[in-house]
Amino acid sequence: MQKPIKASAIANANIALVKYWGKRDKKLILPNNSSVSVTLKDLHAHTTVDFSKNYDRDIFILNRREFRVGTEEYEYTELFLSLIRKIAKSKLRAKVVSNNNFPTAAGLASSAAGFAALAAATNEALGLDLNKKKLSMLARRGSGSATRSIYSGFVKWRKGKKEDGTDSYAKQIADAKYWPDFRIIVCITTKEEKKIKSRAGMAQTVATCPVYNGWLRASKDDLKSIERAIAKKDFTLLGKTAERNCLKMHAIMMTTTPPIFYFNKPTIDVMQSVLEWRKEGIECYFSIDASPQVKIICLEENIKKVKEKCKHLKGIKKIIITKPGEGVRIIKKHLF
Ligand code: 2P0
Repeated sequence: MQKPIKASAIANANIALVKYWGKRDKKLILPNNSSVSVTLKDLHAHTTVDFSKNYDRDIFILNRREFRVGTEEYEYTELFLSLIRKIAKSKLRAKVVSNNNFPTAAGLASSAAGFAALAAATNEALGLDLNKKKLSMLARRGSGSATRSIYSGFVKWRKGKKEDGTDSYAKQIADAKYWPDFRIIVCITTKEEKKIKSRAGMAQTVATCPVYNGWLRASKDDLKSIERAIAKKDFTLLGKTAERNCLKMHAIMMTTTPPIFYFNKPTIDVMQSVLEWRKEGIECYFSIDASPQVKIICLEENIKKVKEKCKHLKGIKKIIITKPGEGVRIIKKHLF
């Protein structure tokens, strides 16, 4: 029996302040626009990978459920492992076990955390010695948003221009300690898996949305505003820009054929409430990804008030209060 080549990593989820929606290259996962995110402290994926002659095919277990050949989850993981094998000139098959400490596929960036952790774990297991820039490009091949989860704090994913994708990677803007009173309240409105996967949804938007070019133009301006807001720690500019960027993304989703609606009734309730709370003087903003969950962004000084307000909204099943968190890291604890 060959000695197993095993490694484990933890990577955190992230929430985009300027969002990624649409690809210029589907195979290489190259985006049409650059994006900026915050890596989240308390939402993570823990992944263990083991390459061994003992496996005659790849095995993928996520949250104690084994995915079979032919499922989307299995195929994406297998594709990623094949890419790694090519880089490492290895023929060994692998077993991958991953656990999220938050609802999977409910739109809380589980693929971002999962593929960032898998990239780091495979890099370690096969001794590839990739630096963080290369690791972010590798994670990108698993899932676009995973590119950003390699780094802590505030992160930019440059869209790049080259056809081979070698200039499309993440860069840290500021680390997790940079803005100590920055908070994100994750409001979970459903634990059900989302109906439309991001990958299919964004391809449909690019193919059919008549105002997609407007989104691309607007996202360039939003990117500048967000970068300025982070540099100056201008919370109002950051919140307004992130909220509007989120609404623009949902506008292009809704004007896709067939329309893509990720909101449920509580989503809309939370959005309208946040607007009301701002009128009452509580500065907070919302952001929503490809799911019905709402993230409320505020500063520590308003956390108690927002938390209290959230308690009175019936549609919120659970809240997680978090802040900017750490980048991907290798850990000794294996899951099997
Ligand atoms: C983002 N989302 O910037 C945007 C906002 C969802 C809405 O990145 O096809 O799972 O694997 O690259 O990364 C979700 O898309 O899609 C996403 P793929 P991914 O966070």
